[in-house]
Amino acid sequence: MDSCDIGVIGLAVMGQNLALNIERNGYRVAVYNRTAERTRQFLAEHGQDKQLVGCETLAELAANLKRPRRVLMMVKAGNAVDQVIAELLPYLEPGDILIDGGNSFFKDTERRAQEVEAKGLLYLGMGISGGEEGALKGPSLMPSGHRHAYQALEGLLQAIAAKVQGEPCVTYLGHGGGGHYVKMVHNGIEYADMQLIAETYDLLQRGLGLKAEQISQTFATWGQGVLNSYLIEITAHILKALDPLSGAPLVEKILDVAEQKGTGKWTSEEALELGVPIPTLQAAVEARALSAQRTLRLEAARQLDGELLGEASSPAPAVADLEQALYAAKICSYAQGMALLAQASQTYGYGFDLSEVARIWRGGCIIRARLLEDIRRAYGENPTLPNLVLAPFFRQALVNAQSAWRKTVCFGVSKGIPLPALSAALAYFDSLRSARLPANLIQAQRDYFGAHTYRRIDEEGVFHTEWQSME
Ligand code: 2AM
Repeated sequence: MDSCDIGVIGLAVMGQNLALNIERNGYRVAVYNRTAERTRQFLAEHGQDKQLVGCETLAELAANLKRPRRVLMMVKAGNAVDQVIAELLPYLEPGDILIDGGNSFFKDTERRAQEVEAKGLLYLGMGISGGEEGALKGPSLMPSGHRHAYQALEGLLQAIAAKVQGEPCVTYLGHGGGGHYVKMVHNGIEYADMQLIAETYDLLQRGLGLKAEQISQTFATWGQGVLNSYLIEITAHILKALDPLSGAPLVEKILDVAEQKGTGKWTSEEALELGVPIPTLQAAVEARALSAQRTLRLEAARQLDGELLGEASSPAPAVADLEQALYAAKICSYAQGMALLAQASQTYGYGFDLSEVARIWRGGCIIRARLLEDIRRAYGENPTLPNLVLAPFFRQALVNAQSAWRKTVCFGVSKGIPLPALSAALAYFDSLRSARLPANLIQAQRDYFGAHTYRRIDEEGVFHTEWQSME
């Protein structure tokens, strides 16, 4: 009894792999799953010679833990978390630490932290990225909540997290829901990264006529350069795989309907809520929604001549141009995610250190990429950087990539290849670099139909014009 360092509730794949990761690092782990059969199976498969203690009730779990208890919930986000907390609380005491490692919405985490802490317990919300493999071998961990709880867990979290140059991919991300907020934005960026890669694949395949194997090679080569990242690496692998049934590239047999679980949508909603422009991330969410309207697309392809336009009015970009375009758009998409975090940090008082956020995303997680080291350095050199595109390193990279990027987007437009994220990123970049936007006309229109007033460039004050009476 009371011999275990931590309890893990929820033994789906992520919970199982985290439990194994924690155990491998020298901790004794009590495990529990609502359906006890899963606990038994887990122990039968993995329990031999391991410091794992199976528990069939929450009372048993609580009894097996050292005081103060540390309990990691790995259950389905949503009501399940509230249910587990309610069922578990009677067995816990003040000072015990409860951690939610699921993909919870940050506002739920804020509420739960208050409820649990009102009872004298300590709460941590913790975003975890890295998929199944990351959970087992070393994920990126994004914890927030009670500082004492973080301090009590820091050693364990550092032990199980991914390491980059010896540094563990974990840092304290402020109170309440800060960690789940960072995870949410991580996923928004992940959506954008994936969409940008998919658009580039489309350009290489339909636009330049490359075969899957050649595209795989292209991505593999790019993976050695500025685009070095997990997502580029797996894309190269995916494009190489052959369908055992037909011998054709497997990717070409997959239905073109992208699904989503909601974290990308949350990021979009949050950005709208805070008024932070993240057009590339939004475009990625919407591109998935459009892909899901397959019946409509098939009908529209029939009625609107879905073939690519034959003669491109813009010259074809070189493969190297596409690499530059993808890199530039990726920089803009990370700039947008970071801008959202900066605003959230102010609005909610999370106190995010963006350099630290970039640091813990360098390993373990799905968006891990060489670029994050440059982002870490940029915010390290200037923590109040107004936007990532203004960091000298990225400013130069964007200037260098600019003409290849424009050429790429022009080519897609002229051939009729949709590039929602690549072009939204370019429009973001161009909007930022426009000293004067046509918003003056928007203001005039608002004043015309709604007397909303406007300000002038040459005089202080608020103005209204009776537009109808003007010649
Ligand atoms: P289960 O095996 O009993 O379904 C992912 O779904 C994980 O969350 C599973 O381990 C699942 O347990 C658990 N889970 C889902 N809803 C739950 C709930 N209301 N209470 C406890 N565990 C739950």
